[in-house]
Amino acid sequence: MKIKMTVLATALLAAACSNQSAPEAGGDAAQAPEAPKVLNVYNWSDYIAEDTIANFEKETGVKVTYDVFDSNEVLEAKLLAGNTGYDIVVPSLTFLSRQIQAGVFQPLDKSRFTQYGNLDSEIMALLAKNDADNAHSVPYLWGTTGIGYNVAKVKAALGDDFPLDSWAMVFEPETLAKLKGCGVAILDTPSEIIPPVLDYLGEEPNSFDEAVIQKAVDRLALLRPSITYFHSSQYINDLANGDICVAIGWSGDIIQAQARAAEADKGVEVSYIIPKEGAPMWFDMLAIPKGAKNVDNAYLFIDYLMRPDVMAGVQNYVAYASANQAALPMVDQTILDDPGIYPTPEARQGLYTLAVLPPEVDRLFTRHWTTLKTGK
Ligand code: SPD
Repeated sequence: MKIKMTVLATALLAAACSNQSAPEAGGDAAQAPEAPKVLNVYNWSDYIAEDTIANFEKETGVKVTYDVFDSNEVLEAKLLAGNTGYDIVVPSLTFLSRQIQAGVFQPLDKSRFTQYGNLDSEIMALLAKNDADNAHSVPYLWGTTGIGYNVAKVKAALGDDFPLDSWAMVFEPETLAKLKGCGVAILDTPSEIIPPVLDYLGEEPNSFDEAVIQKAVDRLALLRPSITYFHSSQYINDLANGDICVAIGWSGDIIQAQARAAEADKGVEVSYIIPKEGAPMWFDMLAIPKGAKNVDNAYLFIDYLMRPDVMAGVQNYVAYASANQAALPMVDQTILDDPGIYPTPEARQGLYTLAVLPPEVDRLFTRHWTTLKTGK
């Protein structure tokens, strides 16, 4: 309700100002310049419905400039450099947490949201562990990191009886070598790949111990000759077109690849698994950087995204889960029933969130990753 009052009050005030009679000659009653009706959003690629922005623009008259990224590291570098020019950004929770500590975001005035009550209170309590009192962020979408594969090509390379429910498919060097010929893609982000390798090796996935981390690095070095490329978005089309046969990637992205493959109808079947050993689960969060120029419009857009019909439209398009309880009745049954999007209770047992990396571990990850990719 309060947002309505705020917007209404602002509108009334603006109207009152514009209806004021001209100032007396010699008077100095300058009119406040009207706030520009623009908004600059920086979100992940392939992460919004095709009509979300256009519908928001039509409804509000706010013109949106919408840019995309595909890695938390890229977003973080911009945020830490300051003055991004963006009014809304979408870091993952663990990155957001240390960005809050760095003073990058403004606290949110939740009384400005009309739709906040749609959010699942259990999920909000979980998120509050990284953003106390949910003070700086609103959840957008969540998902898991797992394996996408081309069913026919992987079976042809590994045999019909090879179990396709385990990280063994990608973390055993001899197995991955058999898939090399049909193309292997890995997310280009050490913070998402090192933990599941450690987990697969029986170590604590979120270990900060250098010697433990080295075990994942050594395993990745053995896998390296079989990896076609490191990239965090190209795999969607490549899987869909049959140009690669396996990718370590994000749930909804791989399910989008599955849908694109089905639409193309060229006989490519893509499947997504959350490996039985467990997998990272993550949340991407909407936040307003300090210094944002169009804060009122940022509030409007975040509130808009929390509307059940809008969020359901996003989910139905990008195939990710949300924290919006009220949207669920409008989400397609195929999305709700897909265990790759809403994991089964059994699969949920194996999911873990990623740690907030201290700077020295973050630097260590980056160093190892550069060496892995470039050999230097
Ligand atoms: N194409 C959109 C992918 C969004 C992925 N978010 C990644 C979060 C990783 N922690």
